[in-house]
Amino acid sequence: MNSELTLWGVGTSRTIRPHWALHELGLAYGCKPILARSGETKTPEYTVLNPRQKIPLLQDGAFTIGESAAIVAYLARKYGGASHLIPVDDAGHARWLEWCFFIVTELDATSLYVMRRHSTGKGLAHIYGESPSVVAKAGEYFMVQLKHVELALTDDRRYLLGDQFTTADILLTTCLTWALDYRLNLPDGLMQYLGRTTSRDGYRVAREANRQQAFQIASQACMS
Ligand SMILES: N[C@@H](CCC(=O)N[C@@H](CS)C(=O)NCC(=O)O)C(=O)O
Repeated sequence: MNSELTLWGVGTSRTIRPHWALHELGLAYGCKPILARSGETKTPEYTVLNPRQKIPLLQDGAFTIGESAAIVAYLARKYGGASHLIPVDDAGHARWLEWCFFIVTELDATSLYVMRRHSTGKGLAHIYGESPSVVAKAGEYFMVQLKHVELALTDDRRYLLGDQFTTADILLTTCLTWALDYRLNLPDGLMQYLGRTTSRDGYRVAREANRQQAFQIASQACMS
């Protein structure tokens, strides 16, 4: 086991991303299975590590990094070898960056997270205010933005950048599964894409690792 790597956080569409990258790269790691909205991100111990009080967070020895998209990119670059999870040629790398920014800004922050903030039930309307019209508009915006992804996949490419599975696919897949949770209807091409990405061993193992229950028995070892 690489005792240098510790990942903080389980249970959300953002926390599964680094679990997935770690498993794709075959890296052993320790996990602190803290949850969002539980008070666990606000403890003094955690706040020293991450003053932003957010999960996920990765510790790699003395180095600490937050933001799920940055964590998976860091892991891929440091541990992925020549081209694993990130394209290395200039144009491919630029295209990869373009997709990563598109996904975390347009699909995640501007659409799905807005829906979460203003939804009741499992959403955060009790904090940010209930707004069915904002939720509906954000859902519509998501579907419009998603057409760009659908178009990119119409040439039968296996993954977003072509044959190579990259961290952009990790980001996109987690947004698509999140959208399904909100009962947004995804086009067939994207459902097929989702079938390919979620049938990867890395995803299946990460999904289990991202469940808090998975750590309840193992947590003594994990949290020590
Ligand atoms: N853009 C950040 C978002 C991180 C974020 O907002 N995490 C939420 C959970 S998904 C969180 O930690 N919220 C603070 C809390 O719930 O205590 C990322 O992708 O890592």
